[in-house]
Amino acid sequence: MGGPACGPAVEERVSKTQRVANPSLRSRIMSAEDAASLIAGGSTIGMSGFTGSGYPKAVPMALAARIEAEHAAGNPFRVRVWTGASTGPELDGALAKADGIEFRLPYNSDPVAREKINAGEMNYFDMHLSQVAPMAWQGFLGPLDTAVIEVSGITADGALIPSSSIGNNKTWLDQASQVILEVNGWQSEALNGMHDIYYGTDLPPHRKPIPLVAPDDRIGEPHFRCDPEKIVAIVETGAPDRNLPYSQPDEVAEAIAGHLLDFLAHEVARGRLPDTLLPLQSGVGNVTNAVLSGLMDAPFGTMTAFTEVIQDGMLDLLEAGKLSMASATAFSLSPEAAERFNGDAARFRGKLILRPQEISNHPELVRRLGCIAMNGLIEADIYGNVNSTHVMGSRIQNGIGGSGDFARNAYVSIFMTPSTAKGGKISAIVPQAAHVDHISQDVQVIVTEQGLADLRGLAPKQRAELIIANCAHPDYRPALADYFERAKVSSFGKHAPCLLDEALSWHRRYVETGTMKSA
Ligand code: 0RQ
Repeated sequence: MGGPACGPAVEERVSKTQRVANPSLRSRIMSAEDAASLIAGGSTIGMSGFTGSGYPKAVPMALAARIEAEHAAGNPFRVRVWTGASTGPELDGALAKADGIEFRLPYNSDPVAREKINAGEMNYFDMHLSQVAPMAWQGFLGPLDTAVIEVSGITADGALIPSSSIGNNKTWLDQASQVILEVNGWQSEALNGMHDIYYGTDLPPHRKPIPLVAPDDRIGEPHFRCDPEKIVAIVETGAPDRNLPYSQPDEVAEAIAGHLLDFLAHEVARGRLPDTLLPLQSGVGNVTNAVLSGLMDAPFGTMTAFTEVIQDGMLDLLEAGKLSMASATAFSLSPEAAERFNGDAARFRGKLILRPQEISNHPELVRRLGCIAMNGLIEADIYGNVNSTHVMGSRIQNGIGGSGDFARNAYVSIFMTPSTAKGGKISAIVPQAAHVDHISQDVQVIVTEQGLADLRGLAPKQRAELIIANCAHPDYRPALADYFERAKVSSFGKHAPCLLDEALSWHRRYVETGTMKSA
């Protein structure tokens, strides 16, 4: 969210005396600089934050300033950062700019951090979002020194009222040796009660079924538990979450949405989906927002969402009564929608549930509920293997995020993309994906503005015919068809034909000449 950190309307909501209601914890209120001084160089920090919401805003900036000062004095100082998913410029941006992050997990969309990662200067572990907390509990990630967590308040008895994202906060609070809290007065007080923190996860062999059978089931508690002895600092803040502005869907996004909505209607007509559909999961971005807008006028009954993030389009559907409720781990709202939500958050009470990301994305739950997964992609190959993360096979864009959690376990797994990127110089449909995040078994439907390929039940060569005919851009379709025909003749094996010398030649051509088109 751009603009000044807090305008007058925001200041009004910053109630510094009431947000920390526990008297003994009030004694730990201090400045962000003092709190940041409690973090040791080389330590591991678990931060809150998921898709630009609920991330700490003051302590990371103070830490970045401290790191810059240490570097100027010739002292090495870097930290390891774990989060929920992407955060904001005050966290990933500031720390990356200060060259302060030695290691980062699990999902990043910050441009400065992306450059550092792609320059080979920052280690990045891109992992399935549902697996972060379990892996931390399993001890696979090493010890956690400090948790820095934004909350929207602290109750009189010391429970923590979560903020606009849950992410991995429960796990960071439980596992960290020390806890620093940011209490953000910008966040709506009506968030209190919208969260459902499940404390029933155990490690194998003691793991039990998660008792959630419908998207609106509440199985946990509204607040985080936190040992008060571990809380070493509390910083009061009032800055807004910074999400990207919403852009109106363009023609391409609308065409993709149109094909997808026709497909869903067709599935309802065939009796393969109920007329209320099944719980929706949708990624973020222009295309998914167009799909959500399209659902506003679609002839479906009252829908639900069991997803990762709540975008503008979901709020609109909730307000219109097209969606009865949405379960997620975070908001991902434009500045306008965030202000709209904060202005009247109580209206959404009972319709929104925010959960830990290990629950919002849990494979067991996604499979049980039968989610309809709708995610973006970087490129797909003619057999339907999907690359969601690495441009030309090596430059990371963001990360796999929750796409794998949902794609593998969904009732129907749909991937959407414009058929070309970078002004037509790149085809999103290629002979062979240069990196694979989602194997063809996890990719059931591919949609571009050209059309839709329903790949369910098809063998590789049948999939290739459909993807080339329905999804490829006309500028690239003849070259793909030509490659496929020759591969069918000369390939070593004829199950998923491939010309080994040529399969990645489109990527090589782009890297060498700036376009995938041959001269
Ligand atoms: O780059 O910004 O420099 O122009 O990728 O592409 O077309 O704006 O699409 O915002 O929907 O993102 C896969 C990245 C798509 C996203 C991806 C370039 C393109 C542009 C963005 P520029 P678009 P979107 C729930 C689900 C993985 C995580 C996920 C993603 C930029 O959907 O991160 O699904 N998915 N999570 O130019 C080169 C290509 C390209 C390409 C796109 N073939 N070659 N560049 N781009 N295709 C949410 C979470 O998990 C948190």
